[in-house]
Amino acid sequence: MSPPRLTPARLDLARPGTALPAYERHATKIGVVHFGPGAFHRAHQAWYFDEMLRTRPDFAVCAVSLRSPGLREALAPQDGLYVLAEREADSSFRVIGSIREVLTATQAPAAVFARLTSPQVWLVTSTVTEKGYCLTPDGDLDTAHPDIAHDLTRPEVPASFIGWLTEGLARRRAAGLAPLTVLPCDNLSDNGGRLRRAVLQFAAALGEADLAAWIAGETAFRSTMVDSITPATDDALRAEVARAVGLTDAWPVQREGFVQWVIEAGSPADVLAQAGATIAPDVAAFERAKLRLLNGAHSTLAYAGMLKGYETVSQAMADLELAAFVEAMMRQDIALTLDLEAGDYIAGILKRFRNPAIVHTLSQIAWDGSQKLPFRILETTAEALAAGRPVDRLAVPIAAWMRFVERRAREGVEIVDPLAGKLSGLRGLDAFLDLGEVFPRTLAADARWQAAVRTAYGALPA
Ligand code: CS2
Repeated sequence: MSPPRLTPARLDLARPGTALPAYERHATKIGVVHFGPGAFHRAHQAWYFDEMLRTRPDFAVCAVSLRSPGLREALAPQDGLYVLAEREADSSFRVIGSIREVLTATQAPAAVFARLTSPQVWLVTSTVTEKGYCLTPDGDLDTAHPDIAHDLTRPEVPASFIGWLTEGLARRRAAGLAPLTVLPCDNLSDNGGRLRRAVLQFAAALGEADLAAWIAGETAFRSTMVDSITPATDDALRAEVARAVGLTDAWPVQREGFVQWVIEAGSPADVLAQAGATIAPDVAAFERAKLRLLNGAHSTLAYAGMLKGYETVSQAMADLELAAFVEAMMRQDIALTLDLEAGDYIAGILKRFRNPAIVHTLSQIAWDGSQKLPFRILETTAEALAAGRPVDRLAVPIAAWMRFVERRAREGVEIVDPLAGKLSGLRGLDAFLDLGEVFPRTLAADARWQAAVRTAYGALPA
């Protein structure tokens, strides 16, 4: 029989050793609106906010899912409470209380706007993934994107994160409210700058030049680098939480012990330093190192590892040949594009990948390759080419992605990617190289890169 459901009234029943919210939850105020409350948000930013609530009441969160009602259905009966499992040699369990409200935007648009125009709300954060920014490869807002096209004709019922944020800011301005701070938490280089540009271009495309000028002048978009390995929730985690905490949680989350948030300085969010965030004048170097080394290596392990039949990161790392390849790529190719001594950082990442307590599936990382690879591998590749260095190793994850996509299409297995429709019809290397949505023209036309990808592709199993 499963134990009783996790609710505020039942926190007393939690087994000793479970960490509980260390503040009066009813005295907190919703000061944060978060878009995209997936596992990563709940394991990362919501944990930082939970820390902040010990001393500041205005860090409680309204979590907005754009479409999927799943999280609201899971957490509403728990009044937003859920368990975070930290996985190291010994697992530890903590009930997170920072999410006070979960909304599904399509079901409750008025409630989302009410939060966005609340005088108490001062911070907006996002984990909407790379594709949620709706950008062209050149970094402009993709006005042909179906959600953006929709939002430009009906801005009062937005579908995209960009549409929600812009309309929310427009209503704040109309109400004479204080501006917001916006902290994007997605794995894109210059995420603050990119988001700002997308919102300004959206306002301009609406014909709202005054709004664009107000947003440009008043709203603090700050880049952030986020890091913590967060495997998806499965039934094993639910069962373990029920056993260890003694309460049933419909949607617990898990992560490794390591957690890092680097936030560009100069906004009211600087106070997050109190919870352990790093506040830095320039986040670009942190973002670049993390995206290229950790995420670049992750995607390499995902595609090359799945072609070899592995299912998890730690399994792929136990393959000596693959682990040595990834390490060489990090040390001899990627590190050369960074302005820092990356030796210890690389060693730390490889150790995290080997964490036996973390079961991180390669298929989870393989999602959305067309969106991830440009930031993770292609920027590094372009810099290596410009510096006249070889790109043979850097071509391997790209060729492995192509082989992986082809294999999935052949076997009729779903490809999770916004370009899935197009990708599943591609046959052969040249068809992939023509993908303007993924490969910038100058790169695709570079004979050295083409030759390297061709060699790597030829060496990989079909
Ligand atoms: C992973 C990331 O799923 C993926 O693509 O590479 O989610 C990774 O685990 C995080 O960025 C770590 O901070």
